[in-house]
Amino acid sequence: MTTIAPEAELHVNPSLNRGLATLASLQLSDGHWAGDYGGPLFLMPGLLIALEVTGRRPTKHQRERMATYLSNVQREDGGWGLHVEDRSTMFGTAMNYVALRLLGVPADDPRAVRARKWIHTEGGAQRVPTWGKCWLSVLGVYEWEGVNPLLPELWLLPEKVPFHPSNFWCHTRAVFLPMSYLYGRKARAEETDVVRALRTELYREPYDKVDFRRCRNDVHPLDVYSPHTKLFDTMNEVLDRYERSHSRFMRKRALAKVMDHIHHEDMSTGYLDIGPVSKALHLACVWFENPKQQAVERHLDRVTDYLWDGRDGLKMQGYNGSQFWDLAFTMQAILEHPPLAEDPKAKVVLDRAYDWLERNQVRADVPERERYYRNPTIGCFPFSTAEQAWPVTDCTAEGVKVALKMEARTKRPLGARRLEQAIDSLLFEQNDDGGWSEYERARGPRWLEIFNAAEVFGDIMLGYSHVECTSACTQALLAFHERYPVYRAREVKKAVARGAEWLRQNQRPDGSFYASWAICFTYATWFGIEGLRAVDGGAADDRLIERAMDFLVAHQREGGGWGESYLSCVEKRWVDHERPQPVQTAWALLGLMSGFEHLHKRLPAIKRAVYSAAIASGVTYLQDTQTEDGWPFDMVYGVFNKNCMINYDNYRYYFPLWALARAARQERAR
Ligand code: LAN
Repeated sequence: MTTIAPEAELHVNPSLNRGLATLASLQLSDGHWAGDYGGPLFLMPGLLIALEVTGRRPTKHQRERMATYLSNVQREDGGWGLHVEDRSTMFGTAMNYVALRLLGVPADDPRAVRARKWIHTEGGAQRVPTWGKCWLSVLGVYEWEGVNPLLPELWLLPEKVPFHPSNFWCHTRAVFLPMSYLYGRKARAEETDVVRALRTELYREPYDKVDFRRCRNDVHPLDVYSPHTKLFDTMNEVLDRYERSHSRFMRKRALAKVMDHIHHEDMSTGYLDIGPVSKALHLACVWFENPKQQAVERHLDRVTDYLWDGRDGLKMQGYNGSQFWDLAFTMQAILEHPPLAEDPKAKVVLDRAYDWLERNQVRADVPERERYYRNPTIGCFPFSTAEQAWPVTDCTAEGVKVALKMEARTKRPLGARRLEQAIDSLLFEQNDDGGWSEYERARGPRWLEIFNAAEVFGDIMLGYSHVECTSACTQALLAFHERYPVYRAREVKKAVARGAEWLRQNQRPDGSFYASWAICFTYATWFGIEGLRAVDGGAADDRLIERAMDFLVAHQREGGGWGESYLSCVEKRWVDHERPQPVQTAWALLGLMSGFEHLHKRLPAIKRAVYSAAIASGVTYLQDTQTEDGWPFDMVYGVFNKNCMINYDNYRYYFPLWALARAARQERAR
């Protein structure tokens, strides 16, 4: 039994107590927190099409809850967007119309009628982007000749050629892999009644009158985020010519190689796969390869890992969960303020969470990793679970930071070797430009982006460096170096210096940082400040930190909160949300308080007063908006590929708490 210092409880104010109680009540017995990771609206339709291929529909209850979800996120004009906050797009609408019908909703249901009207008014479902064309072809309600070539033969090119898919960003590679299999075989589901019906419902003209070949590049303008380049269209013409006279022998070899890679990914991730799109595509692929093979059942067994039944219905999530990510931040929120961490309830929460963390470090590389174009994974932390096993740089970094903080508090520290393995990976993954991508360092040249085939996303061909990842990795390397100063010391120091330099170079003229993975400038500016502060380059960095703080202060609302629309990510400029948001307020406050703590004594009195006032009113806003159930939220906070938003349900429990914990700690130090 540890005794609690009598003054400890005094410093844990009611807000912190309340926030901690909420977190404790939501923690699962194995130590992690679960949460809704929905938001994108193109995932469930893909899954439903894959299930239709296999002839295995969801249960009646699931179908009803999925239809409820689709009703809840349908827009007033009858369509659906790329994600829940988006305006209607052809991708969202055509795919979710198909989903609705596959769930058994009849064509004359008012929801279907409204959606069909939207599709027809906007020109018909042939105007979906390439990914949609691919899925609809698999179902047999669109024709493969209307899809730009997704040649499996690309996998047979020499790996040094930049077009070899192994050089693509891991998610693009992971989506292209099964798509190239389906395209290469022109795979098509069995023709059923609903398939026949959809062929007449999706288009303005009779199905056999649609000129699919001419639709290859017809994408509805509302869907286009990254327009095709001329060069890309020309390349497609060349590949199309190849396709029309391709060698059977090469096709067979290519398909065999692709299938081998699909099985490898399935086996090294417990059939979860790197993400939701590949998951659904792989299920279809293994069925087309051989409907009787065991892989089909193994895949079906792991479908529910991607499902979440929430207030708004049952949806497919963007990943098999955000378990590790939520856990690492929750722990840091509690550890921020020692009296909070010493609270007996907090200790139980931390112990359980640490247990989960310890069990979810990836402990091996994938088998024959080089053959399957994989980087080392041993020692890394995942975004979700160690079973899914795809390492993420900033998850590894947050994991290292937490593990170091827990060293003195646990009987089972990770120990030097396991931390060194994590550090090895971070060193391995640093990009040539000094920053870090989220999974793997960039493998191809920048011009590869010209060949982005998914019209709806931006920057998907390479592992670009990101502010969040670079800041987190830099912080983790430094924290490790302080504790273990001997291990690869020169390399660690060099990596840190290069990371900090990348952050300096990527601060925008207005002092802000642009985020890749959450909305938006409040989030990245917090990371930018933490990164620069950790490295401490003296007066020059002080000025950069101050500029970042000034940016944050300039965007504070009356009432103390901050609120930023998802359009900040899309348009790469600050766009106000209609209302201030507790989570974004927390990010801005964490950044401001971090900068303030760092600069404090060196600031002129007037600046000190400005920042103190901003922090104080932000803290008051958070205290005032707290409820018995965390903090209210009315928006999704995450993003990927510039244009698609994704929901982090648990952010509202730990980020505001973290900001309040930091405020309490700083208050106490004063
Ligand atoms: C994620 C989820 C987690 C996220 C963070 C760890 C928060 C971030 O800091 C780094 C990037 C990462 C790992 C990330 C990358 C892109 C993902 C995998 C996602 C947003 C979840 C879903 C998304 C994936 C690409 C969705 C599938 C769509 C495709 C375009 C393939």
